[in-house]
Amino acid sequence: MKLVLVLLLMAPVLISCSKRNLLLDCSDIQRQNNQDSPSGVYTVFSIGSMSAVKVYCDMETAGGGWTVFQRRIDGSLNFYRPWNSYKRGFGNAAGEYWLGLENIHQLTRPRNYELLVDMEDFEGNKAFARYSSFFVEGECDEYTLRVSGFTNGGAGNALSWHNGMKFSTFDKDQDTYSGNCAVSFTGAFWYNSCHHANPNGVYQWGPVDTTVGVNWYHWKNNRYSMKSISMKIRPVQN
Ligand SMILES: [Ca+2]
Repeated sequence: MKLVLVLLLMAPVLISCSKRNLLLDCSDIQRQNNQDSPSGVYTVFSIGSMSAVKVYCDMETAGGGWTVFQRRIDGSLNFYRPWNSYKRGFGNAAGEYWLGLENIHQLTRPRNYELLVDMEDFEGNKAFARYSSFFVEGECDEYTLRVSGFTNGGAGNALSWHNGMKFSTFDKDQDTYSGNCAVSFTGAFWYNSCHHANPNGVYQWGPVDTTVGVNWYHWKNNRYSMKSISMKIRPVQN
């Protein structure tokens, strides 16, 4: 009788061990730990069992389970980087980083994801924009952005103008502008001609008036560079 009880108590552990390689993102980690995980850095396997990647998980905002793929908090990392960097990812999940277009594509390919963009200005105000559908196409399709289903958390809808755009870096101009948006605005993004949002622009350590900052046009206009911004995704609950 005791043995049966012990085995029963161990069942969740045995099951979770056998499923370890299936932890694709932060929502899986949250589920595995029965909702009892703090925000922080976790290892996930978004491309497969041999591809461990560290990500920052937001386990608090709006129910938690968010996998952060872009994070600016203190200007410690240079985001003006070439195509291969944006494809592979760069930075440290404990601080500022970009997860990488291939990882984001692989994450959003098999399941339906929603997107949350959290931001803060230098006066301590916060706002967010939320989208019920977010998907990044593969490299053959130039990592085209598919985003829709806007909900306003005070930040306004800056991303809809970027829907359907290919990703551009200073060494790979795929925007719709005759010039090079990545060069003009010292960033990398799904530029149109050019942007309503420039989250990968040059970080400014204060509310300076600049056209090359970390922008979200519909909240603070294109001349205000924000203190922090993070872009995070979570599977849509079906
Ligand atoms: Ca161009």
